[in-house]
Amino acid sequence: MAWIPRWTKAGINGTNAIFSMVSCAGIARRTFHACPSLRAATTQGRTTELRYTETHLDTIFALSTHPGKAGIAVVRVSGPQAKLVLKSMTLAKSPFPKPRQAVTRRLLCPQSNELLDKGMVVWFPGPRSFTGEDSVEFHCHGGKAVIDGILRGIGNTGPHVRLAEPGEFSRRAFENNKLDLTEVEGLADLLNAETEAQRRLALRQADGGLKNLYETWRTQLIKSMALIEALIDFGEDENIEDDVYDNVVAKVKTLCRDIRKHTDDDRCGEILRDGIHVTILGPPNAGKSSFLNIITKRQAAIVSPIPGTTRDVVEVSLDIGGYPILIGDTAGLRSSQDEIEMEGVRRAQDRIRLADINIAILPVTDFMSSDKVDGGNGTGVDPIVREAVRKNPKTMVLINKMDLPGLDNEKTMAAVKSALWGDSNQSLDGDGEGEGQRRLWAISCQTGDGIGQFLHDFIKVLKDRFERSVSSSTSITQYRHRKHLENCIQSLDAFLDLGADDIVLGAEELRHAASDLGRITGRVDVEEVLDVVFREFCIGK
Ligand SMILES: Nc1nc2c(ncn2[C@@H]2O[C@H](COP(=O)(O)OP(=O)(O)O)[C@@H](O)[C@H]2O)c(=O)[nH]1
Ligand SMILES: [Mg+2]
Repeated sequence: MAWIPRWTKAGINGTNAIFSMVSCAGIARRTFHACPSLRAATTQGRTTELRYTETHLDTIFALSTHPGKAGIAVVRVSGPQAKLVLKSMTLAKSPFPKPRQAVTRRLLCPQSNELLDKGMVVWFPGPRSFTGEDSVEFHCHGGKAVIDGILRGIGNTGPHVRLAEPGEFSRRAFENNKLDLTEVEGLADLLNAETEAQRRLALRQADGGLKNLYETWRTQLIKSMALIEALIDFGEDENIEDDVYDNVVAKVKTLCRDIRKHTDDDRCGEILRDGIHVTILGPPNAGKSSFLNIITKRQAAIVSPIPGTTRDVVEVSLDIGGYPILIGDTAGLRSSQDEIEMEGVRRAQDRIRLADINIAILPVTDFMSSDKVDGGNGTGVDPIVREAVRKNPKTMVLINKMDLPGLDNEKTMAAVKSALWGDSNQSLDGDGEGEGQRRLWAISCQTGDGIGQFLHDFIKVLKDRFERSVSSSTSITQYRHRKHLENCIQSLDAFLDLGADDIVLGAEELRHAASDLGRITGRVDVEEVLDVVFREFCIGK
């Protein structure tokens, strides 16, 4: 299955744009297209930026399914008028539906009473709804005219009933404490997930995995802050025990260690969310483009016997074993006088440097002439290529064109090892040394031999590296989370460095740390420390 990288879809990847990315963002935007006349009426003077100037007195509605012809479409309504909308859109004499039970109804135009469609309605009284407000879902037939009629009908039910802005349903869910920011992000990722690994990762986050962890840490921190605030205010009071400060220090040290451990994850969650960047490298004419075509099962790159055909990076998105892969074919690495080719080589080197995984394709012909094989010094391998392979010891090396006649496989592979890695005799074949992971394969892009084995091993490499993140409920999936966690650690370190003499400054550092944790989930009200102070110390009793 082809996997489309998220930036081609959303065009938004920044941290501030979170609400533009959430579930309803695209949907609401598309709604405008599905109903042009409503667009004119309701979006005049507005931009698609986030502007929530209206109060929640407004009842909002939008098409929640993809626009276009479909068996069924769902239009969602949320806000104080939701009940009225439901009543206006259905026969007056029909009984009002029971909460959360789908019932069939004739859907009518509120003005003319004309029948628009026969469909289902579901009534979700707040707070037990997605947004926390009274909500209704209309399940109608997914034709353009039906959807337009229903949207127009809903829009005409009252002055405070309007089309939702991008992300507004999720925004309301957040503001009504139904979701925290990490859950909103998880939901957005779930809607964008194109591969199994991305789905699993997003689902856990949408389910509150990160929220629970960060809220637990923040609660611990707020308790420590409360104790420190109490020490500052009532240090002389006999009710404050002597070891309060030491206990806080011990707790902060533990928390610091836990957060460090949590961030020490090789960015696996973020890589999975954005796609695993794989780069194909090697000399010209090695079969790099042939390899890309064989694994993408299409002619993604031009294959030709003329060296230097591929000059720019050709990138294809793929689902391999459920993992999202962005694989890039690059220009052949060699020294050249051709300026355009050298620019291609520079781009290839940049891509190799930034890749999460590198795959080197080397033609067996580079190791074939007797002096090269017997000499074993890799004279057939261009130094630029050898450097690229050696620089990253995890590079997976594929020796291509093994279909050529007259090859002694064993001898050839021994020569390859010697030429690439000299006598260091690294673990290349999963023989138990080092990481025990195979790094050398013999393939032929012409016959397909060895490709299946390589893909099998490649999926194993992906599993070894990423499975922990996919199955963990607490993987960091965004740079935003990491930044706040790093800031939090910095503040906790600063608190520990300040010591007992600078307790007032120390308290400030704890406040910063809690605030950074709160920013990840969107709960930044550190004033709640006061509640804890009052509750735990019964001041003024
Ligand atoms: N005999 C043989 N030729 C191959 C194989 N793979 C690629 N070639 C040929 O090698 C030439 C260069 O292939 P290409 O994929 O364009 O190499 P690139 O420059 O590394 O991208 C073409 O003529 C291919 O047909 C292979 O496994 N065996
Ligand atoms: Mg090529």
